[in-house]
Amino acid sequence: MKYPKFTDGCHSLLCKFLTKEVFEELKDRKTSNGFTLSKAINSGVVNEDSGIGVYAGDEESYTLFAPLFDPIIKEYHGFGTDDMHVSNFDPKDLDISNPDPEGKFILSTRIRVGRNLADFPLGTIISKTQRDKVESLVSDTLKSLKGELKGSYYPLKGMSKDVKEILIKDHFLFKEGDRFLEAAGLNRDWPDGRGIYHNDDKTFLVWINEEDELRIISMQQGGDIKEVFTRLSKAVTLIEQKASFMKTKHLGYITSCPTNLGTAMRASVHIKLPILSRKMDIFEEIIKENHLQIRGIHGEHSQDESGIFDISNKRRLGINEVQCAYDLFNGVKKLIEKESSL
Ligand code: ADP
Ligand code: IOM
Repeated sequence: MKYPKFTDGCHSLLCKFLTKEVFEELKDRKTSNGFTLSKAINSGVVNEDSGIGVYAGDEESYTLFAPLFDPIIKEYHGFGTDDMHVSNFDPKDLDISNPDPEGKFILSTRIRVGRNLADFPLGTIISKTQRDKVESLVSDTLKSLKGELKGSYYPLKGMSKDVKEILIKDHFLFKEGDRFLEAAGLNRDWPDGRGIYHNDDKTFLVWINEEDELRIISMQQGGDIKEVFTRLSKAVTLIEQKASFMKTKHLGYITSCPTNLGTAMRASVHIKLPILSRKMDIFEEIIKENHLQIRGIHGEHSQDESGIFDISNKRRLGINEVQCAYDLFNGVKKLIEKESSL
């Protein structure tokens, strides 16, 4: 394997931190599950427009390839090698009201966490047999949920094209053929082992075997962040009573992408900001100051549409779940104040 050549236009954290020295130090290492540097960096090498460009294959990847992962984690989350991650998913500590009570700006709110089972490698190198096993273990666990969380599991295999397209368009299901995930090894054996669980109202959903083995999601129309957080907290607590997730004291929940370590939480709103979106310098300053990130409304790497954006917390490690939700709440309040004043 040769040191990859990045063009001048590449701004990923991979090309920033994969120096020749780091490459030489890591190029022949292999985790006990067989994960290598070449697998870790392939997505960012193939896709120079990656934000990060690096994926892990298992918990050990984060220590074995630390000379590459640690600076990326520091830059993305502001989290150092001596820091410890502490969780707090208690909705009682989230003392907020709806930032948009009249529903003038926020279309919908969604909060998700990523999880991976402790006894399996991550999706980048999981075998087909292991992936199918994860699917059956998780879907069986979800069958025990009751009340508002009660729902059904819909495997991707055999799902009609029409149903799939509607679920994707309505923001409930992950998209197909993502080139970043493809190059990371995360789309192997598609669509086997993948699927979606949801309740009747589609306010509680679980994606199985996408970028992480589980993406546990709470979402609804409007801006009631606390209600969405409370539903998610309840669901995660119940699922965690039955499933053992990959987790360390230092990094919290282990995820395939380093941006999701720790809480693995992305709390987002779809929000209309037609005036601010024409003043990108002010918009971006508020985003930066409030530790937020902007995505388009069809998920990561998509564009905004008619002044509607996906705004979410950027930091996920070294702050707890309640703080992630506060990052979103405080930032969204500022954005709404600014949009109204312009
Ligand atoms: P993830 O949240 O897992 O990082 P994406 O950014 O790809 O993944 O988003 C997944 C899907 O969730 C996309 O269809 C996206 O439009 C949808 N989504 C994200 N935030 C919201 C929101 N606040 N309201 C409605 N849909 C959302
Ligand atoms: N989480 C992951 N999909 N993403 C950060 C990819 C990238 O742009 O590097």
